Amino acid sequence: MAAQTKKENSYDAGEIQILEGLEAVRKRPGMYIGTTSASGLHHLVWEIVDNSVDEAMAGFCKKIKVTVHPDNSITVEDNGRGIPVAMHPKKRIPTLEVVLTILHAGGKFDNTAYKVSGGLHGVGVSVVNALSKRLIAQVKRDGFIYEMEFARGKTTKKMTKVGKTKVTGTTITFWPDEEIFETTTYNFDTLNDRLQETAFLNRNLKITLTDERELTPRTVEYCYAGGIVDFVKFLNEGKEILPGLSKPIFIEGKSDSSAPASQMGEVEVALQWNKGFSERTLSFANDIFTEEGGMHLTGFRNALTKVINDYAKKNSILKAKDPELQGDDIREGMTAVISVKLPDPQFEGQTKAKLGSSYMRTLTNRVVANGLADYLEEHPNQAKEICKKAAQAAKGRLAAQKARQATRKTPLLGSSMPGKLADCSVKDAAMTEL
Ligand code: 0RA
Repeated sequence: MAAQTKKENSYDAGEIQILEGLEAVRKRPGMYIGTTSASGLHHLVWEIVDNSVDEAMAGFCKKIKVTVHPDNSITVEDNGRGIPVAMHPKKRIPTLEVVLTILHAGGKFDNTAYKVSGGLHGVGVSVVNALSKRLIAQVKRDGFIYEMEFARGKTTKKMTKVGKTKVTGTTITFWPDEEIFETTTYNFDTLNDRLQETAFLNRNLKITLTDERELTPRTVEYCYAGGIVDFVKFLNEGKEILPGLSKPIFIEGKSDSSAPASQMGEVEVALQWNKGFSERTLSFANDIFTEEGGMHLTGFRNALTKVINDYAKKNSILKAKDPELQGDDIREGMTAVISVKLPDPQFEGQTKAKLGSSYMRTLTNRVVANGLADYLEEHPNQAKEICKKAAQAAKGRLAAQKARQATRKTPLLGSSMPGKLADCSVKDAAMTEL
């Protein structure tokens, strides 16, 4: 009792935050989940799923099951280790209760190397609890099934043993609070797209989504043995693939063991060219889509441009007098997925969707440069196809450029025709010349 009084009287910031944590989340939800619109509502699901994915990344979880119930409550079930249930030595309540009721206590206490935590991610399961009118947590661990229940972040049912089990895992069911959210209706496609993407990014992780809101419940299941290779194949579905490249190029590598802990990282890249002209490159850091790119993307692009040029020159596909192939030429028709994992990702940019950790540029560059050079040496036919396509693109680019310059020198065209139309017709003419 004396110790408690002392605690309450202290002005330790950490303690105050702990005491007021979940109230703060309910007062200013936007600070934790970005928005209280549909996007924030879906963020609750990502928050729980991300925790399950962390278990998968650590090698303890093989399956995640997401269910949307008829009342728009959500169940996320995984077969990971289960949130610890032992008495928390400092808080004197079960760790499960600590994880669900104390802000920022959601993170693993063990040192899982890579966590899904960036931008608005990784705020913790307690945030979901704070913003749910009701939440039931069930943990299978140490031979028993434990359950406890909450309402708007407050414990309503203490943890109890409700049965026995031989397996482990965590099941969270929550009811988003309509006092908080503008809408509490989940969108199947939003959940579906993101969960499929998560399955692509975590090889062999089985993810199922069931929607019970329809007369006949709809279930989809994703599990990709090929990981991002399957992702690239999926993105190129229905497109004509460059000869010999039906199997995407796959490159992986990591920082060497002598690297300091702060500069650890893993890189995976899959790429494939189709006969089209547009580029599609998706980059991710710790499973977070980096819409604005960043260091990993820059490292990838620089390596790609250099290695293809070197190969083309060395094999006389590009003659000494020919100008270098530009990055854009090489990336015409390319579909690529870049996935990097790092312990403490730094995100920047307008939407915090740009990877700022600069050592990932160097690492990605090195891994891709080595891996791609090896691939080209071992696959000369494919290498030739890729170089030929890039050379064709370069030729088209130069012809269009030349034609544009010629147009500008024609005084009549210059002033009387709308610029856009002039450029467009000339470019078309240049392209048909090829
Ligand atoms: C804290 C510590 C450990 C695991 C988890 C939390 C955990 C959280 C969630 C949320 C959904 N599924 C989850 N699975 C695990 C580490 C457990 C240990 O050391 O045994």
